[in-house]
Amino acid sequence: MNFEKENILNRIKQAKSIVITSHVSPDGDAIGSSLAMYHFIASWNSKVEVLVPNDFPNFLNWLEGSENIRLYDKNVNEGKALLSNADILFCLDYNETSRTAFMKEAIDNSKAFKILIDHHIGSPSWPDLNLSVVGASSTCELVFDFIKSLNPIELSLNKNLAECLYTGLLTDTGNFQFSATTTKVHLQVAELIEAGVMPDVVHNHINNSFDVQRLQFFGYCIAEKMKILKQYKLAYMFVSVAEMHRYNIQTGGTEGLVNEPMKIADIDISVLFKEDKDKIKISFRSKRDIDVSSFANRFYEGGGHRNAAGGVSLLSMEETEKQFIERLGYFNIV
Ligand SMILES: [Mn+2]
Repeated sequence: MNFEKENILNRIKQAKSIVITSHVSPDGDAIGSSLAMYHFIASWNSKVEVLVPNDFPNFLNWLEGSENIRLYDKNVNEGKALLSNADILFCLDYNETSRTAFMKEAIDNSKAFKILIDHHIGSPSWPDLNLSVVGASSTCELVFDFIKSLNPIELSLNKNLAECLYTGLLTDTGNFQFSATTTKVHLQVAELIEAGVMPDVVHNHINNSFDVQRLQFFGYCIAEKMKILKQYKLAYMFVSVAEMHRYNIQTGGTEGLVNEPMKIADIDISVLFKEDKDKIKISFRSKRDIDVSSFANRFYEGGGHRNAAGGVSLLSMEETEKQFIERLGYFNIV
C-alpha cells in the first residue's frame, strides 16, 4: 500500500475526532472492517467512533466494539454532529457516498480529511486519500494491509481486531469460495488464526446462527418461490414484505438467500428480488466470468463486483419481473 505513512499516522495521532463510516445495510465486511479500524485507531487516539447509516444483522453483534457502533437513523443529530466535527473520516467498503443513503449529504458536506478503502468497481475523485483496490477480496483485506503498513513492527494483532478482519474476509469471499480468495487471503487468514481467531467459533456465529423460522423461510423460498430459466442457466426469486413478515424475518435475515440457487450445478446466475417499502432491492450472483455488476449498473442503478452485485427497481413486482425477463438478452450479447 502506497501512501505517506508518517503524514497519515501524525494525522491520526493529532486528530480531535475520527469517524469511521460504512454503507447502508452494513454487512460482515462493512462492520468487520469498521471495527478493525476502530480497534487499530483506538490504540493511537481514543477520539474515534464508528457510524453507520442503519442497523446491522444480529449475527455480527458478538464482535468486540459492536455495542458502541452509532446508528445514524437512530440519532440523526448526533450523526450529523459527528460528521461535521470530524477531522478524519474513514469511508470503508463503499466508493460513492450515495451508498450511505440518508447519510450522504452529511458526508458530502463534511470538511474532514476523507480516507477511502474499498474494493468495489469505481474510481472516485472525492476522497483525499484513496487506498482502494478494485477486485480485492474484501475491504478487510485492505484494512489489514493499511494497519500493517502503518505499524509493521509494533503491531501485535490482538484477538478482537483479528476476529473483525476474519469476519470480513470470511463473509465477502462466501466462506473462502469466490474467485478473489487468493493466496494472500489465506496467508492473512493464517496470521489471524495465529493471533487467536478460532475459525469454528466465527463460523458458528456467522453461518450457523439461524433461528427455526429463518431456515424455514429459506426452505419456503427455494421450494415455492424459485423460478428457473434454463436457457440462461438462471434462477430468480421474488420475496414480498408479507412473506418476510409471515416468517418473522429480521434485519439481514435474507442475507445469503441469493446464494442458495448457486448450489445447483446448471445454474450460473442467481437473482433475488426483495420487496422493500417503496422499491424492490435486487441482489445478483454469478459464476466464473459472467458479469452481473455491469448488468446491475446498466439496468438497475447498481453495481458491485463481477460475481456479486446489487441494484433497485422502482416498478411493481409484476412489472419488474416482466421487464427483467425482457432484459436477459443482455447476457447473450456480452
Ligand atoms: Mn466488501
